[in-house]
Amino acid sequence: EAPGTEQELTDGFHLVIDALKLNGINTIYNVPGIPITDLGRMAQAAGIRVISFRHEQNAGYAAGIAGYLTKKPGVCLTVSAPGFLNGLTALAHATTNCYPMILVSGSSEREIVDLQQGDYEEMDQLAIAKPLCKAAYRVLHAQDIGIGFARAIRAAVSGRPGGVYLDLPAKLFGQVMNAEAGQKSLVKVIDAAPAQIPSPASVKRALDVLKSAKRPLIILGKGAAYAQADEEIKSFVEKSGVPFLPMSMAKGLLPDTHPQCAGAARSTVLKDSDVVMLIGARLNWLLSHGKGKSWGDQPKKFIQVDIEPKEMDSNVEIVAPVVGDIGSVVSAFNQAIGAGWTAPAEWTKAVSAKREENVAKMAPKLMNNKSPMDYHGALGVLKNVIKDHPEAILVNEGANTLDLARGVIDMYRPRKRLDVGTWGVMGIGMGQAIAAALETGHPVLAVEGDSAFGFSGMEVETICRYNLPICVVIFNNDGIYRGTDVNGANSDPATTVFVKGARYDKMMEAFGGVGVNATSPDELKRAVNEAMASRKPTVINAVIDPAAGSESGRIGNLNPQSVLQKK
Ligand code: OXT
Ligand code: ADP
Ligand code: MG
Repeated sequence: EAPGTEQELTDGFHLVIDALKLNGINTIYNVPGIPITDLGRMAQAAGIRVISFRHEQNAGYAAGIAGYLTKKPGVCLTVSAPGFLNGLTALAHATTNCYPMILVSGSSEREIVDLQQGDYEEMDQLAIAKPLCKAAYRVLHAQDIGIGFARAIRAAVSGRPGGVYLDLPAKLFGQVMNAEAGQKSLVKVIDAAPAQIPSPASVKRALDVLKSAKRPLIILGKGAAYAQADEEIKSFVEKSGVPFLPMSMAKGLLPDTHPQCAGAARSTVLKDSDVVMLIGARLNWLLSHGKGKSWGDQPKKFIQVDIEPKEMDSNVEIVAPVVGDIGSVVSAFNQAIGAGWTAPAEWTKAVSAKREENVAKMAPKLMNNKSPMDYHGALGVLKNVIKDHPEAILVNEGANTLDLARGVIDMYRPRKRLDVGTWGVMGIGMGQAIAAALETGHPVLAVEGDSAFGFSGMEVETICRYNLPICVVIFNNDGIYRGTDVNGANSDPATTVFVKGARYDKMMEAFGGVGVNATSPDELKRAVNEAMASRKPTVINAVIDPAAGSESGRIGNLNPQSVLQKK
């Protein structure tokens, strides 16, 4: 080339970074390595927050929950084959839970992979990802990076949100092109999740069915929390006077202490209601598929509000399906409901009475001051911590630790409870805690079974490295469900039991965080309050009676039973 005619060039690395920035994606959750190490470095240099984890699954869970909290796709970046597979569990989890997330993985030489000639980390990643996500794309040319990211972003957040896989072969990053043409090839996604307005007929039908009820119930799911239509939902619930039952992650959308909350009267409202309006909740296993013993034998009519038309009639007949986004639907409800109707007082009084009865029954257990602690004694303390810090985010996993914390700890604000979701998966803990702290700036209290914690425990180093305001309380009962099983056959420990008297708090000290061993509710209270005040990375080993738990917490009924040998 003649002097003076050199082109300004860009390359795949820079186009990826520019595409993310153009679309307001300013955080990447990743684990570095070939071929994406430099991408992470360059992204960091370009002002993107690049959070490096110790394992891709945790980075992936972080990205998924970031999507849930922000309505923007959370991005997880991994290396090829093994790193990709480690991230894939989280991608499938995001899809299952309707969280918008993009898994971006580097991949090996297409020509070698497709001929199966044994490349470094060879794997046909696109084919493997496809059945586990909403959409999967591969970009082969630098000039297509803009379109590739636009498609990924739109697929993740539009309609029912979910996971998207984006395959970026190593060769792509080094490809050069004219910088101006490169800039022009980028796409800023306009209106990525367009409002989906319900048909007026479906709105009228739903309200007619609701008003025909003697014993109506509204069930709020995590889709309702995700929609960020908090004021519209509150106003609809209050105008209608209908008792509401929050699913686990919808707790706090309206406060659990709200007079209409039926969380503490769950089995009563499921059994006795005659009309049930589902808002962003599926009739899956968590709601016994809308039928059977827990729903009683009275006839039931279901109204369902969901953005996904195929969700309707998935388990039982939906007499009033309302397809649309929750913000638009509930605002249409608010306009159409009028002032004349509220839920019958006889019903709302009966629900309140049941709820007060259950709350009163639980209250004395929460004062239990035993050492070692039982679940209620320890959770009574944590209930007050969240009451005093309603802005804090609660991350929760385990079996007994999960199920009992869900009932005991009241939530006061939307999207503050992040747990195991639709699959009941262990391992979300540290990834979700890290993303929650980073995305919101609020302190995080992670309440973890000792088994649950083990799935992501190495990320305490990540928490210390980024100095995040996360307090992890490990309910250490020496094992899965209980620490008391014995193996009658040989000297191996029983399958559900861990090293007894383990000190998880010492793990935190190894990385410069605060570790505390708490053997009584008083010690636990002091340690958690200290952590909330200092915002220092903290792990508290809460010593729980190994005999206190029950098999699988509240879902022991799902365990198949041997007819030959009863436990
Ligand atoms: O109305 P009734 O009378 O019925 O009473 C209800 C409410 O009205 C009442 N309530 C209240 N009373 C008073 N006051 C208040 N405030 C109040 N609030 C409610 O309480 C009852 C119960 O209410 P709830 O909870 O709302 O209702 P219920 O009936 O439980 O609801 C049903 C469900 C299904 C909706 C609910 O139970 C639910 O959401 N469950 C989710 C369960 C779940 O997902 N569990 C996790 C999976 S368990 C198992 O799979 C585990 N594994 C295997 C494994 C997994 N999961 N993942 C991977 C990757 N690998 C392996 C493992 C390894 S758990 C596990 C580890 C366990 O060990 P840990 O050490 O971690 O934990 P520990 O058990 O502590 O040792
Ligand atoms: P939960 O576990 O709390 O019961 P689910 O994950 O089963 O909740 O259900 C969430 C539902 O919310 C999904 O069916 C999903 O399609 C729906 N959803 C998610 N976002 C929206 C939205 N913005 N508008 C309408 N429905 C939504
Ligand atoms: Mg345990």
